Amino acid sequence: DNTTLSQQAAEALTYLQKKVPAELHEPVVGITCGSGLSGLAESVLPEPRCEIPYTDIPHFPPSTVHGHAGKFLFGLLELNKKPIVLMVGRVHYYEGHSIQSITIPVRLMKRLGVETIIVTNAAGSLNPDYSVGDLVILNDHINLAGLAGIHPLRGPNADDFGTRFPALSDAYDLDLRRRAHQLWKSLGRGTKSTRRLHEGVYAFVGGPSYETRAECRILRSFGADVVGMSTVPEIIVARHCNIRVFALSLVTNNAVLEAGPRGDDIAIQGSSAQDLYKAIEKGKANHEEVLAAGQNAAADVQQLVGLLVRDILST
Ligand code: CYT
Repeated sequence: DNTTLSQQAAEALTYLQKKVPAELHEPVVGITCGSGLSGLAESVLPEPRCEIPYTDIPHFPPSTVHGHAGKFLFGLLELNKKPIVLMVGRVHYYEGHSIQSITIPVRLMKRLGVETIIVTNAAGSLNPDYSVGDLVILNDHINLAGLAGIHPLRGPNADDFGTRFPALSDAYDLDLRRRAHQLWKSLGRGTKSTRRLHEGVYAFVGGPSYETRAECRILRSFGADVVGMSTVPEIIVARHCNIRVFALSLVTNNAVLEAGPRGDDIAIQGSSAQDLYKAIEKGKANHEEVLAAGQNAAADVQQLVGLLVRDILST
């Protein structure tokens, strides 16, 4: 594709403006639904709605992974009937698209008028204090692929979106994080369920294989609390064009960090070996488990995100 990112976003916008009814135009909040979290679509009134599959939008990479639907949903937030746009299913880097093309949806959201995005994902926990089903508000990230040059802003700078060298030290909006903590408290979740809300650092890995134990130990020692295969490229492109960001991870599995002494599994014998193998078996990540955790948490995530969006739209 020889066209610039700006041209691509413009053509995608023209297409959407033809398809989406006027009453749903100009959403100021965009939401990306992570694996198993498509239920966020229920925050939108059944009518009027407009769904556009990514495959119909010019310059969009098609979504392929099992469990990811792949469409834009335009609708009115049930809580206050204001227009929002959702990405139900996202496109991942591991599907084989370029890191630049998977973030075109964010550029399109900017052109639609989106000022704040809420990005959700399913992530593995590296923090021993987190349990499956817990929620983690991201306050920072480690862009492993990006540090090595696989970066969504690589290439000629799209000056009409933002500057060449954007700062990311304040990528995760402090005010939105505060509000989310307050809303969570007001929901009284601490007493009704064991699900907890944390704040932590997300490490972005390319995937599609889950991380090895040694890789998990590296990520943990780097200061990451959760690990996943999405979100960071979107957030970087959003910050480049000055979209405010709130990101939420659902812990779908505890990544396994265990190893024998100095990483030598075979050197340990007897009951410690048994314990090690049990821990490894128990912690083995799989896609079904990731989707199931999403389903169980969906109602809580929906409620928290719905309230946060209402808050944003009323201030
Ligand atoms: N889990 C997950 N790694 C994991 O362990 N959902 C993504 C990446």
